[in-house]
Amino acid sequence: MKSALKASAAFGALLMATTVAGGAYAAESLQDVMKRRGLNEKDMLAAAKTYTPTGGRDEFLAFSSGGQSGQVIVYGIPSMRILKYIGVFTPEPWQGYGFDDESKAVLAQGNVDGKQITWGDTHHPAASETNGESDGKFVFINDKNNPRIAVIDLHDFETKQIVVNPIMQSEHGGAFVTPNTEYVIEASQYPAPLGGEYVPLEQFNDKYRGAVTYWKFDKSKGRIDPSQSFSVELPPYTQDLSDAGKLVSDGWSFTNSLCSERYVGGIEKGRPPYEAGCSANDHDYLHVVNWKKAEEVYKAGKVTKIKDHPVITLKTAIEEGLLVLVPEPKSPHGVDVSPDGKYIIVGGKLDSNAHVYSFEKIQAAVAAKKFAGKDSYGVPIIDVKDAIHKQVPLGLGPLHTQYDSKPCVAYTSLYVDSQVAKYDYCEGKVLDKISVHYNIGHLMTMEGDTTKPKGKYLVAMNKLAIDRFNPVGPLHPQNHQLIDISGDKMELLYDMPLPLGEPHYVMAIAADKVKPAIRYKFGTNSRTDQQSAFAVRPGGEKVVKNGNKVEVYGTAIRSHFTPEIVEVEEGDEVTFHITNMERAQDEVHGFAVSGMDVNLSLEPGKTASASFKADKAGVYPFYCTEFCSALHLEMEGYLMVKPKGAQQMAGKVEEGVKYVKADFDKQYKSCIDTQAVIDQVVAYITSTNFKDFPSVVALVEDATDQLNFAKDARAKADEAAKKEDWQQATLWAGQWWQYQVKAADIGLRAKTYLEQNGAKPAK
Ligand code: RUQ
Ligand code: CUA
Repeated sequence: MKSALKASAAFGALLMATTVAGGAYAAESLQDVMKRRGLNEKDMLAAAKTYTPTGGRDEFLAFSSGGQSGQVIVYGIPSMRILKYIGVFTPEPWQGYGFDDESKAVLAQGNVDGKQITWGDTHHPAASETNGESDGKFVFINDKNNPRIAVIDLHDFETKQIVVNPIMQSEHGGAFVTPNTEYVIEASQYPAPLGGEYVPLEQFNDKYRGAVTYWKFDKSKGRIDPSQSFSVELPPYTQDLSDAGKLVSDGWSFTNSLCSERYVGGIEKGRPPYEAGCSANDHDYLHVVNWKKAEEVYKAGKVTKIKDHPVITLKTAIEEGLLVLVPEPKSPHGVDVSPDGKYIIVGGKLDSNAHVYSFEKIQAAVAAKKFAGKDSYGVPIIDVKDAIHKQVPLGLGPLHTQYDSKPCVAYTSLYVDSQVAKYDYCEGKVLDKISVHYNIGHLMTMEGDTTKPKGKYLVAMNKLAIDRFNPVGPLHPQNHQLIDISGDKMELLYDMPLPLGEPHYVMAIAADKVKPAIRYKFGTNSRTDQQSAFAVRPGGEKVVKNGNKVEVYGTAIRSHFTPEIVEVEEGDEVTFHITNMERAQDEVHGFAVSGMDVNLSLEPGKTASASFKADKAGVYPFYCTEFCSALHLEMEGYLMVKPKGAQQMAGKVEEGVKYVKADFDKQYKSCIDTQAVIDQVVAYITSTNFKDFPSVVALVEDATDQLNFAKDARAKADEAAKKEDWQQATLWAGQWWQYQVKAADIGLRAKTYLEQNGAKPAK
């Protein structure tokens, strides 16, 4: 018992020492701290609005694009604490993403024409919706550079699928979902010949095109179904952001554009640059697409196949009346549909107004075929005055718009002015402005692009941080500023540096809608959500050799892998399939092999595989890369790569320590004493209403697991002792004790929890 409790006694002593030492200083009062840190009352109020005490939870989960990192960043609001980076288009070793066979297969779906792409330029995350509201199930995100869309499942926050746009060369208007996640919208950016073949720039007007793709999402499978997806061809106007209509405008989608001049640059030939040629006209075009009609046209087969992908040509789109254009302010950027679906707000970077369009007016003009003319491709154009509801003068550089829970209230980012403008878009009245630091791009309110925005907070995503943080070299972090929008005046609460690429859009979901799992079903391939063919139960571990292929079917549990020593031959193709047998919350193991570019992240229940070629003879330690337990450093083994034709490992290992009966007896006694401690803890727990505490129930399950393993180890120790094999008997008794310590550790955690959370005697 002494040895079992040695460690906790030491912790106790340490704690005492700290308390005593702390006593030497007088405790500071709130006033003292304010004075010392130069904080005023406004700061204190802001702090109180964001500070989240230990164990506290956030009200909203924000999903941020990771910009050039090709990832998604998850953080909590209002605490602004980063919770996760989700590997999406870019390998991420901690999660094993791009380092295990399962996730390599997901990344490989994103190969472009067979070429492996190991990054992405993520811009716009979108939450899956049911009836126009966030449902907390899936997140979609685009890659602007290599036109792709990825699907993340919020069951485990892992990337499940990447689809490559078959006809675009770049994109920007993704990912935006329709109100029941029927489709994920992706619009192109820089025009190119659809399908990607070579056409000289001299034929830009004739042969270069834009497009908008409607990716069919299968909610029950949680995957995009490319075989049910289609595109609409668009003129080469450099399409930009998109949004889906909702409620009254459901069935329609909106995509703006920024170079309707169709300018072709060429500084090297003495031509003015793109920036001059693309900003010459006073307006660009908002593309209004009737996607429900487009879906019918696609289903009727009125499509052209480009690279096997069905495309509704411009000609067909015009004939079917499913595409119209509306002039919009110079060099627009964001297009955002209001929660009731009645208005569409566009910000023109080079115009100081927010343009509020009326869907009702647009629809009336379409129905009456009241057009001001056609563009050079024959697409009908609605006159601005037949579509506009209000122009609201906001300031310089309006970009993106988000909505409040209060009716008619919107927020638009002003890039040039470095401000957020709050206004009434029904009446066209500015209500408030707040300065941000600096040069805001997107902004976001809680569920602010759904039919039911939640108000409360706004996050300003600023492109430049300049002087806001401690300098860390010429590349600065990005600055996300949290703003309280619950009152009439906007109040700045918090600056959060984001140091992982330039996040563009972020969206937030009420945290209580997101219900991720704690563990996987035993032996799950998390990337397919199916049972892995390579999962084995404890006792079923094996090594299968087939020619020069060696497959290891192993398991991991605190604190060992089975098997521990694996012998292969130089040149063998080796695969480790490892299943984490843990059921306990947060008991993750890693698996890394020296020099093989392998790291697995094995969450409880997961099976993951690592394949590599053992091309050089040598000794390669492998180990667990997560500090999972007191004996984590001992969670190790060896991959022995023998030179070709070398003998099997011969003879017995020379023992480092030889054990005798006295060693066995001593170890045995420790085990019996430890069992007494465990019995006490168990007696306490079962005397309470522990079943009313789900996290304690989980701990009890885990402890029971450990005690069952302990029983097996004890049986082995007893058997060896009967044969008077004191070496084996002592070591197995030691293993028995290891399982007991784990069980005791978990039991004590449960006991503390019960004591601190007001457990009552069991009825
Ligand atoms: S972007 S700052 Cu959405 Cu790619 Cu506007
Ligand atoms: Cu398992 Cu460390």
